[in-house]
Amino acid sequence: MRPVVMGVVNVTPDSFSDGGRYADGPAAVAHGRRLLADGADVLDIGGESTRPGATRPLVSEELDRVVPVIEALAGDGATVSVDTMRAEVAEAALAAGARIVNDVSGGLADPRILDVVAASTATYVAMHWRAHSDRMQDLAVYDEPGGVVAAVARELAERVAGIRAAGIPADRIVLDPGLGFAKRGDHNWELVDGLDRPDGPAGLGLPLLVGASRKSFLGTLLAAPDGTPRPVDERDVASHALTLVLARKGVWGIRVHDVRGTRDVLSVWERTG
Ligand code: PMM
Repeated sequence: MRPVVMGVVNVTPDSFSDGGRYADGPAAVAHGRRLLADGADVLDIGGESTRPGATRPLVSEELDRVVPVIEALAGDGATVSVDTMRAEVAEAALAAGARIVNDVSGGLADPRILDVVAASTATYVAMHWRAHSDRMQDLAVYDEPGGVVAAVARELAERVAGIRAAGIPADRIVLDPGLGFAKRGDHNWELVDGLDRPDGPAGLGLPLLVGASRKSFLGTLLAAPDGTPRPVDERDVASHALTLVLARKGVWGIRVHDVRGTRDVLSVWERTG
């Protein structure tokens, strides 16, 4: 089975990956429709940038950004995910037609989000997270035995316990190792490599979603000889190569910007096994 392709629709003025291109509602809806035509299985709609150092929008701003876009795209029949850490936004998004809550904090930022999801039939994506973007890179320390791979799995296991205790059954939980979140460059590569280690995230036995698309560890990998990182909009080939690696590792889903290229890669993967 090929991985689910989740296409990113950032309704933010300050997202690192698409630089505010779809910050207004109609542009975001048009972008979402393009991603659907390109073959996205799910559209992930977010109104808060989580780039390192980002400051948080007001709840009202986040609601104003995402709710109309979700209504329009869910109204088209798309499977919509809301990328939020806030209970209030998750609740409004579910009422507007979202079927997945993608919480990059795994319930740590606003634990009431778990009650909102528990009271619905939505799928919950819990990402590995340690702190908000303004200070997450200070916490990118993984000194324990097993390194970042074992630490992420252990911290995700703690989240799963909390999520299940809140009443969300295991068959509605998807886990995400959180590439780029409280991780330095090498941590991301170690995580990709160790995803399917027995002591790694796959060892928890739940489906995995991975978001590697256009992230800065790829910019560093592809840096110019003078050290200048590869610009964000020139990282898609490397993102696609990672999609192939992740598909081989058996992930449930991948979160990407270039859906068309991703589907091309997966067509080749499916044809060759
Ligand atoms: N990355 C970003 C935002 N949301 N959600 C999940 N589940 N996993 C991720 O890796 C993830 C996410 C940041 O990337 P963006 O600015 O390209 O949206």
